[in-house]
Amino acid sequence: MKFNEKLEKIVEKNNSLLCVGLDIDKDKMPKFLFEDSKEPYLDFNKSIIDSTKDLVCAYKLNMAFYELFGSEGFKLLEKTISYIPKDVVIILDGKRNDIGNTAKKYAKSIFEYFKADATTVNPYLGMDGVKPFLEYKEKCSFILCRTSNNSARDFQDLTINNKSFFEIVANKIKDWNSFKNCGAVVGATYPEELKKVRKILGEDVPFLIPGVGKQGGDIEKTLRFGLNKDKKMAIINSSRGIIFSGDNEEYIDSVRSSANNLKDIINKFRY
Ligand code: OMP
Repeated sequence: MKFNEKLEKIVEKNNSLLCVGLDIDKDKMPKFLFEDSKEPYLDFNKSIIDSTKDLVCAYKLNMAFYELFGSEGFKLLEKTISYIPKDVVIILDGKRNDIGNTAKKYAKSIFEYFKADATTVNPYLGMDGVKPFLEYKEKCSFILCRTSNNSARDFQDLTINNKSFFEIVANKIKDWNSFKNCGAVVGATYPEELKKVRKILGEDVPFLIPGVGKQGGDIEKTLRFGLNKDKKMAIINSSRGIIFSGDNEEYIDSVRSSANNLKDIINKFRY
């Protein structure tokens, strides 16, 4: 099944554009888990998935939070991925890229070994670094277009022939989208830029939008400018704001209510 079809199905089933980011962090997780459990990170992830799987369209796992554990982290990634229900979209966020020969191996690892539905791709090396990802026609490659961080301005606002660099990237994404399997990453912290990118990319390109919650992105403007005309084709990610919203033994109640709350805020805008 093509990515966009899988996304549409789960958005419909769970009536949700919410993506929960499973960015595990010992310093922010409930302390008791580390006293009571042999596999605290896996138990944590499983508890988050159990309590939110009917509220989300996707889970995003940023590889940084797993790679730091070495081989254990990779096992944890695999076990978490295999625990996610098959109809929910899995985004393995690696922001990978390199020369084509190397990018091919990154793409193989993410799509064939980990079997992710989607990944994040850095466009800095140009087409030959992006192409190996796009050859996986059923998958989606979310290409970094306008990132959510402050320093996004350093390069992404530079202008060439009166166009900002992020707009040039958006136009490239349009050119690269011949298999209809490109997405764009655009931060919720830059709604005006989001509006411009949606205009360039049209109705059918899915956007991965991080930056709501802890990074303070404007949710209302994000939805106004980021969704397509059918109020779809955007995946709104929140990681810390949801998974670390509770502290003690009852943390999972707070996780569920934070996820439900954000899902409802998003849906209020959709209907
Ligand atoms: P929270 O700020 O905790 O909601 O996490 C945001 C997640 O989205 C992290 O995994 C970030 O690495 C990721 N992210 C951004 O925050 N900004 C971006 O521009 C792009 C991403 C991403 O590609 O997911």
